[in-house]
Amino acid sequence: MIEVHRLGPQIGVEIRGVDVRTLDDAGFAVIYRAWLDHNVAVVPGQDLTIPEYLRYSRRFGQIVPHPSKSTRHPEYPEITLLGANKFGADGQLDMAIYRRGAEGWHTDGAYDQEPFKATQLYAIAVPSRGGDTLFASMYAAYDALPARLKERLDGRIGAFTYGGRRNATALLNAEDRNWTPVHHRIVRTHPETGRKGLFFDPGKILRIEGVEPKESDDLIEELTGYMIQPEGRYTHQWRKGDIVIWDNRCSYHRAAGDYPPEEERVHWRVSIKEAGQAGGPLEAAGVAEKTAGRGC
Ligand SMILES: O=C(O)CCC(=O)C(=O)O
Ligand SMILES: [Fe+2]
Repeated sequence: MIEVHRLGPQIGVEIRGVDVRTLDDAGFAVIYRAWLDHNVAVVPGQDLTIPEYLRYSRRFGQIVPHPSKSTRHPEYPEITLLGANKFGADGQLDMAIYRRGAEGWHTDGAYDQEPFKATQLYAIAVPSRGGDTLFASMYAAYDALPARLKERLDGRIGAFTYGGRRNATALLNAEDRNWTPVHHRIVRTHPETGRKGLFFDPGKILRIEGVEPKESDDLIEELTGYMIQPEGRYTHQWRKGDIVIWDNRCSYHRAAGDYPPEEERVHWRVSIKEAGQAGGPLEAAGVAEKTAGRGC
């Protein structure tokens, strides 16, 4: 019996009573609908091999390898390993791995012309304390904007790149660090729910087009202040065996980045695009893998 439980006032939902290995289409439709309605969906208690996890993940769309080649699983490039190999040969903690996703609130893949539809994580090892993932709704952020800002942003386009204004590209191989900016509307209508959200990522945006640089910087700062609305938040405390999927078209997230570094915190991560949209002209030209910022 599938049970659907809300987790936060506006986002977050948990689906219980499911084994994703044997889930039929009707069961999957319940999960997919709950995910669209609540931005972040948790499916606890799973015990999966990598092929089983990939098979389930593909039901949401097309899985694409992440541009950070050094953190890909050696046998399954579509799997990004989070938290693995965080100590170098010299015993030093690699902060880019340990604090991946913790530098600030962001949405994954805004550096791509077609940003990731979803990101999904499966918890392999969970620390005894800390290590949460924090989520917030882009719909709530948009709704909170004053009318003056909504009008100013109407039709405005932002330029985004992997490392943003700080050029933070530590997880990329040296040859993959040259990014061509891509453009997205700052107010985006979700293609499946039809709702408007504030599509924004302070770590990946370079500028807002069509305004003076100073005005663009001021606007970026002002928008950053609206991203996280208290009612639009959900914080996930991980249990081993949890699968969590979030919708990058309508949510922001960040890792807490605060667990005891000597403990294990490992996830298998997949980046999911709309089916049929993983390629495009850039990939055909062999340069699409250069598009990604800040490890997300
Ligand atoms: O490890 C986490 O909690 C989230 C990391 C992250 O930002 C991501 O996987 O996109
Ligand atoms: Fe992320």
